[in-house]
Amino acid sequence: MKLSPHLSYRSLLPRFAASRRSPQLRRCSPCRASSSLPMSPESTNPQQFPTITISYSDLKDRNSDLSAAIEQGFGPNGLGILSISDVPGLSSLRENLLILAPRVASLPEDVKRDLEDPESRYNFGWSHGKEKLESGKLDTFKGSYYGNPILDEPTTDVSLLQRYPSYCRANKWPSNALPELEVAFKVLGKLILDVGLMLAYHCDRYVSKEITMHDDEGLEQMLQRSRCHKGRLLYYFPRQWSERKEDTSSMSSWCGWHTDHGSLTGLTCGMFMRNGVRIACPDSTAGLYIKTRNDQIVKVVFGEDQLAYQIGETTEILTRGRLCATPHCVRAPEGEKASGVERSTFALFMQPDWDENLRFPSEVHHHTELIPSNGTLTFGEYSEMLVDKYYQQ
Ligand SMILES: O=C(O)CCC(=O)C(=O)O
Ligand SMILES: [Fe+2]
Repeated sequence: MKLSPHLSYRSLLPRFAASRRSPQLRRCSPCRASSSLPMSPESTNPQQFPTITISYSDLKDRNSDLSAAIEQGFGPNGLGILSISDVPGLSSLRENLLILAPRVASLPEDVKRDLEDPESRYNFGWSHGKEKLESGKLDTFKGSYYGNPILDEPTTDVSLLQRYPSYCRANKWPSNALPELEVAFKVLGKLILDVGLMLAYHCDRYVSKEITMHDDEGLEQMLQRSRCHKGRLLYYFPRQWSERKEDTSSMSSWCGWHTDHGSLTGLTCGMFMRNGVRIACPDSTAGLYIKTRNDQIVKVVFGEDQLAYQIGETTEILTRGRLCATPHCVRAPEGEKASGVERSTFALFMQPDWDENLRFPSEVHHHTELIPSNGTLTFGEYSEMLVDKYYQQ
């Protein structure tokens, strides 16, 4: 197991450990996913922290005991993110897909309209300006291309298609306008799923030290049997400096604070570009931020050759708070030098099947207004309710 870099994270721990109560796993406090988080002094000059890293070869070995790294990354004092290094084939697959993001965003308007899928409330194909930010405004800062990288048509059952359109509908590929998207999206999505399943196995081992779980209740098996995995190719439009006057100090100037609602989110390192050409980001404060368990806001960094994984709400629900969902946002670059800077990345939301039951424990506090009095929903029902909450009707 490799913790990288070995010293800086350890020196960070005492700062995060202010709320550490016992060596036991601590239940997380409810996350506050809002665009108006209290800014700690760090937030105007944020600290950058590398993720805890596990090498692919250690991850692949089902006999290796990775609980220390899982604890440091996902445990009560961790950042809620960890990364996997040396993933075979990742660099070229990442590059092949991420360079297509600005090309999707600049397809002719009529082609993009044909790629929209209003019946899924824009959860397949092209989506821009449809999703509501926490502020209630529509998000025009980024465009997304959504698809299921594993199954083109998860079901043909009409009642399921009506009940769970955001997962059951078929993929929409730009077969004529950008034929290379389909393969690039599917191969990277499949790789992130395979690596994520290996990580899920080690998460199960870690959690099972604390709570009793039947084999088929574990994260690994639940994700393995799911038909609901969703990939999202993200393209962040350059933000105009002139329109940014009011929110120059905002951490969430490209993507608002939120927790992902699935189980585990796999992320590639973002790629910055200007006019579709790769550049080094001119502002080191731009990128992915995380709110720690004790309310500090930090910028997390991981390499282009690594895959990062974050915990989603469903894992918090199913582990009864032993692994907490990770609040995160994305900050746009600032200043004159940032003009024209765009960013692409890819997220794979690994999540339970639509008919998997979620029992909401009282110690988990996400979207409590949606939870029925018997405390149980299927993942599909939970998701559709969230889609209602966040998407323009
Ligand atoms: O752009 C990123 O790095 C994160 C994207 C994200 O949080 C999401 O799509 O849910
Ligand atoms: Fe997210």
